[in-house]
Amino acid sequence: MPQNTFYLDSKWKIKDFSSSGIDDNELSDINPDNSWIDAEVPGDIHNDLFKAGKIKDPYYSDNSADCGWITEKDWYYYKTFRLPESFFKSKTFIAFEGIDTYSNVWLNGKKIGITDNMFREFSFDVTDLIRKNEENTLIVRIKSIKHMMKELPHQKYFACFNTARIFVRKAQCHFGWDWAPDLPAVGIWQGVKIIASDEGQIQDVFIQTRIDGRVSFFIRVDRKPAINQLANAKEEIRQEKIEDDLLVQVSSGNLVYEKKIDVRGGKNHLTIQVENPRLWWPNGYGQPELYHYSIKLLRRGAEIDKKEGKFGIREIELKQEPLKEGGFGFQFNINGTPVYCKGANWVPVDCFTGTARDEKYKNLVNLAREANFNMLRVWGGGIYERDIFYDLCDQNGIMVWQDFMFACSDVPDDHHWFVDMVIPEIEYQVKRLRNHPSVVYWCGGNEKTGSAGLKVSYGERLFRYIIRGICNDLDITRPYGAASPSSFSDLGNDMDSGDTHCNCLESSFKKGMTVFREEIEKIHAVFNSECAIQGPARYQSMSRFVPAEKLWPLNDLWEFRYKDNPYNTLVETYLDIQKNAAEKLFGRIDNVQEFLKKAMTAHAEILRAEIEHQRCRKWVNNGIMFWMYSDIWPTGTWSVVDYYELPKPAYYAVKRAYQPVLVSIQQIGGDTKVFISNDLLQELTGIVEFGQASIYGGTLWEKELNNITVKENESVEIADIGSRILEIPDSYLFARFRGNGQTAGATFFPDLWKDIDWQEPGLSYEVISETGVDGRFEKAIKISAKLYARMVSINLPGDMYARFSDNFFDLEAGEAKFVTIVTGANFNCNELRLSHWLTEWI
Ligand code: BMA
Repeated sequence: MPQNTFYLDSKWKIKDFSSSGIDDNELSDINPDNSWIDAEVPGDIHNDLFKAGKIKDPYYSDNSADCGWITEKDWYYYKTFRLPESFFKSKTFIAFEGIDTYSNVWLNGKKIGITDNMFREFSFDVTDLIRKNEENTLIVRIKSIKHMMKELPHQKYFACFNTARIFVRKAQCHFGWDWAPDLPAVGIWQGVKIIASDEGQIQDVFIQTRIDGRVSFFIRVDRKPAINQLANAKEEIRQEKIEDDLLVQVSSGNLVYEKKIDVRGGKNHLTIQVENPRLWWPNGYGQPELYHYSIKLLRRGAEIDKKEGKFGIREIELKQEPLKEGGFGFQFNINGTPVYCKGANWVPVDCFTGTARDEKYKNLVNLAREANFNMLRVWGGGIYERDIFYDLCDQNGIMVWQDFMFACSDVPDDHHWFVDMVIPEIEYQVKRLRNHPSVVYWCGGNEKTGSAGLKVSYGERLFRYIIRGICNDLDITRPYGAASPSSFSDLGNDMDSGDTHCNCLESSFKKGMTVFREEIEKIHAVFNSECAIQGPARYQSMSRFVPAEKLWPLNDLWEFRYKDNPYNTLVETYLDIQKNAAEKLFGRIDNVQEFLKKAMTAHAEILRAEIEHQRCRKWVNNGIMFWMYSDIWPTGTWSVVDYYELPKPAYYAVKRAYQPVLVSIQQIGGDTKVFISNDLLQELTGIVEFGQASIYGGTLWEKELNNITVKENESVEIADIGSRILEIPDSYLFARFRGNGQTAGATFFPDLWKDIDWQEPGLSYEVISETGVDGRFEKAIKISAKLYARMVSINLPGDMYARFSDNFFDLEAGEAKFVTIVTGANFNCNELRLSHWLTEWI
């Protein structure tokens, strides 16, 4: 019979002890009294303490500054459980899917093991210790991370933010980052399970697919090879009477393919041919088709173990070919088709890693798909994400660029014990993630010394040989890169090859900000894996964690929440940069609402310009992922979706800039050009119109081009319109495309927005349709403007959470736009309010 699994996920107790701890051999005497509090598993000590009223909300105001004592302490988790006789088999294990970080574990008073790495599972054999049908006591002592770190020999290494962290296999951003507080999570952050099994189980499965439908299964079972003499092994294995079989089924709807083979030893393999395979495609390139598989281990016909799951049929290739423009490309080909990568960098969704809700993952990945993303980079300073994240990426066609968890430092691979701690982590994660079709790239880590302008030092051996070797051993299907950024030259962050981290923010800021378009033009990366722009969160989010009296003027609390980066080359703090940049682009700021409005708009406009610039260079540039997608705690810096899952204006700007058919106006080398970028696998033929218009209505000049063709999956320059531009105040350029059922358009202010004399635009809306079933209400509205309306946004009664097809968009004079609004509860459309540039934003 298959193994039995029981999750120990309720009614745990915790208590702190001073870090020297009570003696290990006193543990059997522990009997929690009233001073122990309830704990959630999976969870985090901070969350348990908050729920028990022992600390103030660490996410409000500067309360996190009072939490330092928590990681000065050792924490004991206590749990009793009883399992019936019928649960047990010949072997019993306790497996911890994730403990953060250093711990000792006791069962029934006896020490069963230690853990030292939050990124891997630890499993202990407790066959002889566990009591059947009687009470068992499980204790986990998590040691003070601060005390543990004091011992680490970090002095000679370089690392941003904190040096001792580089020895600790724990999310590196837990020790503070330029967007995260120094508030290290602590606790049992993943499941704890008791497993009862018999010998002969399926240990792991690796699925390799070919786009012609061949699906190969490599299945490891815990059997020893039949003999030791290798030369004769094959023959003798054949002769040995092995009575176990593997039955593999692949299904999709009613279609089932199956194959049965004899178990020949530990390693087994077979290939199933799927007819007319439906391939897994990234978002925008086709459907992310998935198949179901099940593998049964049979002994004399009876099932003794089973594994099942989903997989996709697809092939990946990373082409780094010489370019005729010079340099080398960095192009992902999926199923033989070049895919232009559009996405963002993904950081943990919560400081307290174990508390993140599934619903949050669902909403964030949905929002990414809706914003036309096809790639997310799981950034190396965070965590290998939870299973649900990869399942969602599989289902939504979001390719995952998977960093290993190292960031912005040397990596001390000159210590053998450190390398020995890392190897099982990498093996565990590669095996865990390799069957996900969404995972397309393994990357050694983020901005290691040597890869981002810092001199090469410790860590090369680990990334170039050891991790590469493990990836190659366990997964020959995916490309591996030793670091991000990467390049073929000494300059790790070279734009002519590999992937690059670059943006216009610092250089534009130094030059007064209004030159940001020229600065963007200098970014000629072949792949822009990080492009970092900042912008605050909306007022309704900022006022949830900044007390009312601290909202204005900007003050130390804002600095505390914003964080900063001691390695940025500017003297200004991140907060200063946001405010000054916004003032340079949009004029003086006198209150918090104006600050948020102007700084959020700066974020949106600069990000839009960065993305459009790269898309117009399609196939010289092969993709862009901005920094960063969402926040780890409530703050107001790099993300486009804030901690409360509320999209900022920049989210919608990105969504438009990533749409499959993009019309863009670019100022390049003094010229002003119209481009169309087509990410569809369909050639487009249609009409292009461009011209200049007044914000008060009325076209100043216009030109129409018929029969314009844009090849599938290509970008083209349509026209240079620079010489036609008239110096007329309050005017702007426009360009539009229509054809093959597609429409797209762009407006562009060549001299930016500061001197435009914005007018009350005369907005109105009408309700086009309303549908609703339990838990999902969808309304379509049409919004019209009499004069040019800047940054139109829709507000629901009571600031109700909604998913908008678009928001914070511009409307030209006389233009109308359809917007759909999806909410979880119903509301009355009469209560909608529209905002724009001249109104207050909430
Ligand atoms: C990047 C990163 C992060 C950092 C971000 C913003 O380049 O990899 O470490 O937080 O920029 O500075």
